[in-house]
Amino acid sequence: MNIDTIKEKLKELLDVQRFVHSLGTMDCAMMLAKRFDEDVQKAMIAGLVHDCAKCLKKEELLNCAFKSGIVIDNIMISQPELLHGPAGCYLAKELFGIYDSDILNSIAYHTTGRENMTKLEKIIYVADLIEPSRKFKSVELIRKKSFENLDKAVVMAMDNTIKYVIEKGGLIHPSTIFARNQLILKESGEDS
Ligand code: DGI
Ligand code: FE
Ligand code: FE
Repeated sequence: MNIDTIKEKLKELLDVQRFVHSLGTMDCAMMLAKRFDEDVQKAMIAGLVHDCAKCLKKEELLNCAFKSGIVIDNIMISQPELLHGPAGCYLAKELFGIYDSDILNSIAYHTTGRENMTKLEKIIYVADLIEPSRKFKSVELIRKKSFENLDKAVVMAMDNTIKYVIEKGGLIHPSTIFARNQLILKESGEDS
């Protein structure tokens, strides 16, 4: 399926604000892919589709998440905002005919991140947070960092999300902690 056909279908699934966010994420993913020598087409598709399950009803969300093949743990079930990544991974296959595993994983893990993220997974994680309609306080800092150092930008994006979730009294998914620790250890290793 080409990008224009995906856009048309996606528009039916999302509200206007979420569709605009998806287009913004696609553009940022494209720019980051060019900057860090990733496949531009893959990055655009993953960025465009990453939130395709965002507007599903709770029941459907759970159903799709369970069918995704991604392990759905108790934390994800108790924090339903964590289910649209796995559910989106399932819909990407079913509705958009996407079978590239790197694209599918980038969609599945775009909310929590995980250990051993691929370059594409990092690009989608960051693009999601820096796209033009994002307005939170430290967004400019992360935008700037994202074109300098992708790993550092992922850590900054995770810091931002972790703080936000703590403010709201939510549970932090352990995958985010594992991913963040790994990236910070890697950075300090590179410095020494
Ligand atoms: O779908 P988006 O709004 O574009 O962004 P997202 O998929 O990165 O995050 C969706 C929501 O999930 C957002 O409100 C932040 C929240 N979130 C991210 N990580 C965690 C989390 N919520 C909980 N409870 N735990 C997390 O680890
Ligand atoms: Fe999302
Ligand atoms: Fe998003």
